[in-house]
Amino acid sequence: MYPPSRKDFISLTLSDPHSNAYNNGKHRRQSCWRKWKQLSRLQRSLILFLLALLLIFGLLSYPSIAEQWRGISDREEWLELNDRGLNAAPPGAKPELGPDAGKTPAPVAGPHLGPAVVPDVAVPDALGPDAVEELKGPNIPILAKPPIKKKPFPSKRGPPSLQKGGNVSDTAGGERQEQEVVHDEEGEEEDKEKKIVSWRGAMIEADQATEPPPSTNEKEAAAPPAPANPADTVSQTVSPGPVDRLEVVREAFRHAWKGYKDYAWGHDELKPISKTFGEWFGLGLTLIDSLDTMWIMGLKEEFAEAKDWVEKELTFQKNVDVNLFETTIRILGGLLSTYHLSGDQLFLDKAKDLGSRLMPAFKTPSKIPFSDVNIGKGTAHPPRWTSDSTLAEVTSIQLEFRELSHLTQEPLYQEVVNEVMKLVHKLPGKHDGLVPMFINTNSGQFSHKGVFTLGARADSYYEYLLKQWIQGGKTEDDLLEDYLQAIEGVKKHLVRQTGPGRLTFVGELSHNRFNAKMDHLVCFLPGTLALGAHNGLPGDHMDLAVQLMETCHQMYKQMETGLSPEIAHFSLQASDGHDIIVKPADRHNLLRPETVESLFYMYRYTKDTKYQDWGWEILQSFNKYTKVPDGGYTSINNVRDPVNPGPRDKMESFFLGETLKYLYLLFSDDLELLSLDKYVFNTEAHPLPIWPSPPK
Ligand code: DMJ
Repeated sequence: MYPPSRKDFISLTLSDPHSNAYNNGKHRRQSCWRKWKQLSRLQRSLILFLLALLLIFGLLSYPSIAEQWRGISDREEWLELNDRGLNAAPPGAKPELGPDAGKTPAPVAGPHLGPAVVPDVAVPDALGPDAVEELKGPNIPILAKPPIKKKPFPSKRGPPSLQKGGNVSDTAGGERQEQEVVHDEEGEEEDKEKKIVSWRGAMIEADQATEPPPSTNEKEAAAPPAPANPADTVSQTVSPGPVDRLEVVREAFRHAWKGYKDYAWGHDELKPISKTFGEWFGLGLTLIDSLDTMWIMGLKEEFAEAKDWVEKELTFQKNVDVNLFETTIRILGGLLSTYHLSGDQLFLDKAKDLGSRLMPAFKTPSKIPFSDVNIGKGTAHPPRWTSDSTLAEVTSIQLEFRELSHLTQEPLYQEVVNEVMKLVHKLPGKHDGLVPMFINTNSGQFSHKGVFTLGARADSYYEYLLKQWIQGGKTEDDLLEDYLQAIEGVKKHLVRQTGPGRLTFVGELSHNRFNAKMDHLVCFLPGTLALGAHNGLPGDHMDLAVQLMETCHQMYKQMETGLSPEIAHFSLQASDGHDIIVKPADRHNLLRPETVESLFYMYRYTKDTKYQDWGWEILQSFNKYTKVPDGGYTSINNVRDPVNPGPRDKMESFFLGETLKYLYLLFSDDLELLSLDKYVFNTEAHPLPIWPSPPK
């Protein structure tokens, strides 16, 4: 048999217009050409004339069709420009203070202290139940933008206060909520122009992250402000791919900054949903934590206005209790790194002032510092309920104090923190290099022995062992010894693989019982292991880093929002279908940096672009589920519920100080942009110089 012959000409099926008869499907087929030939000359000329007319008409009407299309894309662009326009308020223009202005700030324990268990707060439907069906989910592209009326969010509770007084903004929630409603109604007209998608009460700006945004002007404007070291800014010759991603992170930073500037200027943290601020120490925490990020991203205007605030408003002469660790890593670290990048003496002067005010914390019987210092009165004390300090807190302030000594030629700063490391080095109670989570400020001994974790309360002890060794030019052998021993302890006691998918994770040990639980905080470890391997430590550290990096990536990828929970549990049973289990109390995401931090190290050292891609996915998820339309990003309650992620109304300072900075560095292909051979990043992502090795 032969296959049916292929037709090499186009034929049209023409039915006889005069015949209504049903011919049993046998229509007469004629080729166009034959039909054409049957026409008279006049008929043919007429048809040709008509065709020509049609063509001319088509050509004439093209601009208006094009206009219609352009109209759509112009609107998109306008909306983006509108966003930028709002960002571009004149430098120094100081936004109105929120309702808590002038109140005495009360300190609260920081998020590093670990996963705060916060019950889910029901968020009322903004559009009613029908809206869910209509919108179906967060991935709906919003092209035509019906004016959606934005309803105010109720104020949410943040993490519970662990210190006296609680968070000022939490206790003033009711009053603030009423004021917000008024504020919102005033802004209603403006809101109509905004690009908002709302479902089940979650108001998220339509995803702009996938658009390639940079304009030539913006790129020019982004040129960094006369760097002290020109290598510490973005190379202008990066390939087109990464440039888009860099610009998207920059846009995310601007959006976060806009929220902070509009509603929380000069205060510690933005509460982006209630459009107000939270106070922790009353020291402009977010502003200072963000300084070097702005420098690195080349955000000149933003940097200038922030610097102006530091110059005119920032004072440490305040009767306020601050947490030694948090203040050191975020504020002291931020000021020191900004001094190094900008060369501006202002930041060093502020760092010196703060450093000297933190010193009373070290006046303890054991020389293990107290957790809290009153920087105005010069007094220090442990938390109310204990005389213990957290292990990570007393062993993760060294990079900053040591650097302060270097810069000021005042050895005392370095001496007090080195003393802590010496004491911990000699202390009994470790378990193959793993350390307990608490240390007593009176006795100088570990307390609550027998519990070992690389998560909350212990994490950065391990990180700073390695980083101090690198900072000091790899000469301090005790630090290296403690680090190597600790990693052996981790491998021996804490590393396991899941049953179903063989994911490697770091669990916890509690009185010899293994707990298959890992905080998101532990995701700093792949980066630290990679840093060590790059500095000559064993190659199997890098192997472990690669495996753990995969697990941290899966902690995002396997969640419905693409964002990691605060804590993951892992299944050791091969029969359970899932590798990762998330308990209801652990489903929140605080915009933490650890995974993107490690992705940055992994990409720098391997050049494997999959790490950039993983970071890109995370950034897009942040944009989809945590971006607040009027400015800022918010922590969320439930990473498993893309329909109602449950905004928690808090933007942590580390989102700007760390998360966005590491994403930016991850997407940059410029290895000289904060070279890891020249800088060591403190645990809040503030780069400090590696000291030159002493002559041998
Ligand atoms: C930051 O303050 C620091 O990275 C700290 O080491 C851990 N906690 C937060 C970020 O999660």
